[in-house]
Amino acid sequence: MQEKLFNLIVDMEEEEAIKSAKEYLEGGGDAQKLLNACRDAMDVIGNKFEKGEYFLSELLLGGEIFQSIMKLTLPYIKGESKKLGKMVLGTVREDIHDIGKDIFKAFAEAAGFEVVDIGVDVPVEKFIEAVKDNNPDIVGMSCLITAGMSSMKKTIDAIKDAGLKDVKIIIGGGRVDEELKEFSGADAWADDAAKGVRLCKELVVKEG
Ligand code: B12
Repeated sequence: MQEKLFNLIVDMEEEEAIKSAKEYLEGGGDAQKLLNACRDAMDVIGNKFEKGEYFLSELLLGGEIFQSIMKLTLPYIKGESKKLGKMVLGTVREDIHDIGKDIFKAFAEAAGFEVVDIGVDVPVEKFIEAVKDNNPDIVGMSCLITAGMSSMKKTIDAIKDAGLKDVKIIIGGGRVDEELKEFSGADAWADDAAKGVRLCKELVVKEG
């Protein structure tokens, strides 16, 4: 099933892909595996775009297919009732990608975090304001494009400069790795939602 869906997405067969995802979920399929298959397909679409085999229209359609499947899938992600903490989450300045952020948000909420979503292309000042207004335990930042990497560092520097030193910072998304964590001064990084949530739980425990 995952392979079939993967191929349907890469081939831009929107209707068939959505139908096949729906059938899989209704038949008791695993929501996480489904999202992983979609994400693998998005990697291939991204690579084809880079090589000039696909254009912006395909990138857009790929995003739309994934968003439709994501909407179908999120209700199948099991939640917990205990409250773990509060998080402010946004995609950094220069970057408008939000599919991964929204998936991470759903996973974090299902695990018991209250998430304040401040959107995409979020300027440094808006992150600071949201931290001051909501007093979260964690700030989550998403970034998929190279231009967003310096935005992450600027935002984290500004949070620290504003004296908001108690808040833990986790970064995530396709452009994020250990090197960017070191460069930006974040406390943790993850390029998948389940790992991100595990790390968030550790961050709030460590915090006491
Ligand atoms: C769909 C897509 C688009 C859609 C976005 C739709 C949307 N609403 O998000 C559209 C068409 C709008 C788009 C636009 C552009 N895109 Co685009 N896009 C993609 C594509 C194909 C898929 C992205 C995606 O949704 N992936 C699936 C999600 C689930 O994965 P994810 O984001 O990594 O999220 C997971 C984890 O990382 C984690 N996570 C995510 N966020 C967070 C946050 C935290 C805190 C944590 C813990 C975890 C976490 O959880 C998620 C689930 O596991 C990627 C290719 C790719 N492989 O990423 C290119 C890609 C990101 N895009 C790219 C480019 C170049 C662009 C454009 C500049 C194109 C253009 N010429 O206009 C613009 C950028 C506009 C801007 N300023 O941001 C490049 C970036 C290259 C670079 N190094 O900068 C990529 C890599 C394609 C490529 N290979 O060339 N894009």
